[in-house]
This record gives sequence, structure tokens and C-alpha cells, in this order.
Amino acid sequence: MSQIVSVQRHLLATQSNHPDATGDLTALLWDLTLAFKLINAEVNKAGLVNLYGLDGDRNASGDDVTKLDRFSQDTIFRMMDHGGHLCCMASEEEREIIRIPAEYPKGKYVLSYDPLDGSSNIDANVSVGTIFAIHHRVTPEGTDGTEADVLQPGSALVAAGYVVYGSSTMLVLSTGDRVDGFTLDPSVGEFLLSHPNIRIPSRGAIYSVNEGNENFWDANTRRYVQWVKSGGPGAYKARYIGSMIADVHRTLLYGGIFLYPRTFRKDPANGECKLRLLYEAGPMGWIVERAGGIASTGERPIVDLVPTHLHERCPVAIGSPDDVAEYLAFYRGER
Ligand code: AHM
Ligand code: MG
Repeated sequence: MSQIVSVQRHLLATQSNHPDATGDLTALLWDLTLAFKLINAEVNKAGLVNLYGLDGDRNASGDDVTKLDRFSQDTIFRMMDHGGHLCCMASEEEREIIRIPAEYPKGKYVLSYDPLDGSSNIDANVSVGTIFAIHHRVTPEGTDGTEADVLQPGSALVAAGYVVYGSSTMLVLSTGDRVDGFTLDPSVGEFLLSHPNIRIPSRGAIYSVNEGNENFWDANTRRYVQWVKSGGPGAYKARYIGSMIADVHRTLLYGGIFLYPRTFRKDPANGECKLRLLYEAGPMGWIVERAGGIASTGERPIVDLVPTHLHERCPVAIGSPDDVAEYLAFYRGER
């Protein structure tokens, strides 16, 4: 029979592979998993306690904020502000960086997160999730963190992961070497290792993109999707949930490609992007790469982008290496 391994045990085992580790990152991740359990409990009972629906506010990117977005944002902040591991935080829901209150010690890490990705779907009971990314600070230890600590590329990540609050709740986590999945056992409130060392299939049979935007894509992306639909790489299915966390999670497990290309709707010259580099594209791309996949903007690896501001967005092509390589060949006009 296979061993039962909790996320805590797994983190300690991972830490022991790094003799120079102080345990700080392990403790930080530990705290985060408690925040995820609290959010999970709330997401599960949302319908019962009237937490569904809008909060009447707009977030830093101009989207409507739902009550569960607010709850998730507050929970992560209240869990992480006083542990002494972080110098500051940044969230999709907050316009500016989130400072650690003056009375608490400032740590050596910085946390960026999307507290509840896909939340526009929540009233229909569609899977939503939390995405998180952890960098080492670049400013002097012991001081307040600044934007410089947050504005780092995916390639400098120390750890990242996401939680899907779904039919079962799952935490997918990497501290760099490999990607592991933990399923929450609600009867004991523990994340248990269920998907050790996840590797993305080299090719899938699913493409995932919002085809409602097709008329506003660049011509090469249109040609690629037409090619897939006409059986180019084989018989492919379309799957699009509209919740990045769920679409990328499926792509990680089953293979295939998830696209959110630039759309040329409002700005015909430059186009516009939907997904945020720091809170969505960067960490999800880094995880998929750690599992053997590719994450590209079309022009370059997503993890190479150095954000110039907190709410920067970028185009996204994420998935199985063979599928994304084909998309990139189309995108560059080589096919
Ligand atoms: P959100 O963070 O406001 O929920 O927006 C991000 C979501 C992603 O989860 C998803 O991939 C994308 O928006 C869907 O966009 P669209 O509705 O344009 O297809
Ligand atoms: Mg989001």
C-alpha cells in the first residue's frame, strides 16, 4: 500500500534536500495552506450563507469584486501579515503593494497572489482557485518591502502553486525541483499527497481557448486553431471553462494547449491581453514548465518577462511541449 504523506511532511522532506534551508519557506507555505483551508470552507458553504454575488466594488484591474474574492483576499492577508516570513505582498485585488504592518517583523520573502481566480463563474458553481508565487526579496533584509521585490520575473521564483476548489480541493505546489499535487481530505482537514511528481504529457488531445474572441486574434493564431479543428495534430476536443486555474490544471494532467492570445478589439494597433503576469500567467507558466511543459507569450518564455508594473498582462500559450511548439511555429509564420 502507498504511504500517506501530508503536505507538511512533504515540505519537511523537501527542505531536508536543501542543507542550507532555514525552514522559513516551509513555515511560510505551511501558513498558506491554512489560509487555503479557510477559503475552501467558505467557498463550499458560499451558497448557504449568501456569500455569492458581487461586493459592489471593483478591483485594481477594473473587474467586479465578488464577496468571496474579498473574503479570500482578507484571509490570505490576515494569515500572512504577522508570520515574519514576508517583507510585503501583492494581490490581483489590490492596486498597490500590500505592506506588512509596522508592528510585525519583515521577512525575506515576497508573496504575490490571485486570491480567487475565475470568480466571475462562481454563481454557476464552476471551479475557482487561488494562485500564489513566492520570490526572495531583493531589497535589504529587515526593511519594508517595495515594488522592486514584487516586480521579478517568473524565472526567479522560489516556489509557486495553486489550489483548485472543486469537486475535490487540490493544492498543486512546486519549490523548483518538481511539481506535486495534494488533495484535501475534508474529514481530517489535511492536504494529502495524491499526485506525486506530476509530468505533463508531451502531447494532449485538447485545445482550450475562448473562441468568442476568434475574430480579434492575430491571423497566425486563427490559422493554428483552424488547423487543430481540421484534424491537423489528430482528433482534438475543445474544452474551455473560463477559469484559468481549472483550464490549466486540466492541461497539466491531460496535456494539450491553453491559449489566451492578444486580442485586437479595443486597440487594433497593439491589442490587449487578459491574463495578469504576476498573479496568473507567471506562476502557472512556471509550474507547467517545472512539469515538463512550455509557457510562452508567443514571442518568448513567460518566465523571462520582467514585470514593469503590478498589474501587467501578457499573452499566454501554455501546455504540452509538442502542442505549444506547434502553436509557436504557426505564430511565427513558420508553418
Ligand atoms: P479573474 O481573475 O477576474 O477571474 O479573470 C481571469 C479569468 C481567468 O481565470 C480565465 O482564464 C479568464 O479570465 C477567462 O477570460 P474570458 O472570460 O475572457 O475567456
Ligand atoms: Mg484571476
